[in-house]
Amino acid sequence: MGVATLSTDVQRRIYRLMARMKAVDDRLTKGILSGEFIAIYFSHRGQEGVAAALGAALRETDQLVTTYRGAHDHIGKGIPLVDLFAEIMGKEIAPAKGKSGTMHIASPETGVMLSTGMVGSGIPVAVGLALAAQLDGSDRVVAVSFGDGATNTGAFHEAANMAALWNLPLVMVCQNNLYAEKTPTDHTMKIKKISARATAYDIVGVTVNGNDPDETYAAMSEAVERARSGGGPTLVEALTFRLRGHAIGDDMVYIPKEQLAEAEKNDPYPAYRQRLISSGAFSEDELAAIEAEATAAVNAAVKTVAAAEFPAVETLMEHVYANPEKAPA
Ligand SMILES: Cc1ncc(C[n+]2csc(CCOP(=O)(O)OP(=O)(O)O)c2C)c(N)n1
Ligand SMILES: [Mg+2]
Repeated sequence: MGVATLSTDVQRRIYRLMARMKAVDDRLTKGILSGEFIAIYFSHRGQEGVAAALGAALRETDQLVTTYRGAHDHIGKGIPLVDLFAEIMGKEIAPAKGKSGTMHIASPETGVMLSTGMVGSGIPVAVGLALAAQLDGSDRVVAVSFGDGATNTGAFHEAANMAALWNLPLVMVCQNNLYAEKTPTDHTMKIKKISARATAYDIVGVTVNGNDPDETYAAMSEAVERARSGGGPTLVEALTFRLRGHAIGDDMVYIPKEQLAEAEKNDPYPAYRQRLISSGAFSEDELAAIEAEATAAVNAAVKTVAAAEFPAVETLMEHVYANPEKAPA
């Protein structure tokens, strides 16, 4: 795709979201590495452009399904930061009472319907949500975000087939960060472009530079519009890179040094900032104010969450098993 020119309003929205995603990631990483929080966390650092473009292209009433590496997607969809931190830090003020951890975050009021740690398994659920939107006669669109590795699962293929057959209002977003845990994508598939998988289901498939938020936004908007107007699903492959390890604690020794150095040089966050400044439409002061606002929002959320209680021990089985009294001891 060519370089898209977006309105400054959309670019501002995208940068605000990216700043918030980066501030959340920085704070979680710092909190976990220092021992301040005890949590499992899968960093999205480097992939902010994809989630910000998706979030900016969706409406509040649209729905999202994502994965364990989903905090950036949640923020793009508008999850309150207190809900996000409270779930990750295991506090009872969270939507799932602090029992979801990082991997199963949901916030139905903001359209975050499901996050899942089972690779690929969110995609069929998103198909069900898109079918519900179609049966309701609503103009709601469902977006599902997943990794390159997830496209090797049967769940992806079954879901893509049904979504295509039923012409569902679904946007399938593959965040191709070139690795599935420690395995490079080209060790697990022969095709060069994951978007080629769309051909098997007769739906539109596109590959975009996910490190270019403007180009990605153009593709996401087109896919969202297609879904909303009855044109069916789209597979958008956004090429990006996971600048941190699979999870915190991963030393990344399996990533060639040159590849990592190149990716760090192309970090989409400072690159987008530079683009906005160079365009002349944004001043240094305006962007600094957006960053300060993001940091302040994160600090306020962490303060609230730190002061909140953990769920009481006797409630641990509640909302986990349908019949908590029959739960295994
Ligand atoms: C069904 C299933 N198989 C294996 C795993 C172990 N696992 C967790 S994350 C992961 C890698 C997935 O890679 P990708 O889909 O590219 O997403 P990324 O982590 O890069 O965002 C694997 C294999 C799992 N959680 N679920
Ligand atoms: Mg991956």
